[in-house]
Amino acid sequence: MPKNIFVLTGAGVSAESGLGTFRDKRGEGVWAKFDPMKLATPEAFARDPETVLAFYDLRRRNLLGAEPNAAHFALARLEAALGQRGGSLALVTQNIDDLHERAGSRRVIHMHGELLKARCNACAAVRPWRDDLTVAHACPECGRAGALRPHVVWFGETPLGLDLIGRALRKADLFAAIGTSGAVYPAAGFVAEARACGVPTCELNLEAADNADLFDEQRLGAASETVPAWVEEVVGR
Ligand code: BV8
Repeated sequence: MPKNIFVLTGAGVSAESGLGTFRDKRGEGVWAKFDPMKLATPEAFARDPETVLAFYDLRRRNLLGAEPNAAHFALARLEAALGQRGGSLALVTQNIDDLHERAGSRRVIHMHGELLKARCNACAAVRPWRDDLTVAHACPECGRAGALRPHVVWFGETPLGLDLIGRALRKADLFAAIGTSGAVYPAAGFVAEARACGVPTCELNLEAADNADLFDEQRLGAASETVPAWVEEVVGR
């Protein structure tokens, strides 16, 4: 059984929990309906904070009503099984939801931030946040009003945890990407880094990703089916 596994998850792992994906080949993702440049950039927030906050309020409310699915639970089992055998799972997610944690994953790297946290643009404090967020809210830390924003990484901002991610990639003996379209960098480049280190790579996805040719193995299907089956196989190896 591989000892140190690196798993990158994307919106597809949460799709069956009712959280929308961003891009798909049918043109039904969130970014087909809404322009990411008007909702997910620091410039958009500076220009029109009300609209940006309302977009994230809606997604936060959806998230609070969602539940983890079989794919999230299987990845929590994988972490526990590797831990028992002296190995580790590096679970890196581009998702801003908390469904991996709610399924029992203990260590999750949220490289694009977390929707259930708010960050102050004035003092940089990060706080848990489950309510709607308005420009009138004052930062609980520094008291400044109008500076709180969702703790998410927007286009043009530096993703979180890149040092940890780099170390985990170099240590891995198996790389898997689950439910991600391979369209957003730097996450879409991790598979090439793993390959460069000689690590076997596996894609689990509903439709082939943009970077599908970089994977040694491909398993197409719904994450709630493919991920539990893959985890059982890996744990049994
Ligand atoms: C950065 C935030 C510098 C919160 C998001 C040109 C070339 C290369 C790069 C760039 C370029 N121009 C600009 C860039 C950089 C840019 C980028 O990549 N742009 C792209 C669009 C070209 N990247 C950035 O700006 C990043 N920052 O580069 O900083 C830097 C870099 C390194 C070191 C230092 C500095 C920041 C990117 C962060 C963007 N934040 N959102 C939010 O609102 O959510 S983007 C958004 O896309 C999501 O948040 C998500 O995190 C991300 C990735 O999407 P996926 O998770 O892959 O989801 P998607 O919908 O696309 O795909 C779903 C998949 O699931 C599909 O494959 C589908 O088939 C599958 N699926 C569906 N259902 C199921 C399923 N699979 C299994 N089962 C199912 N049931």
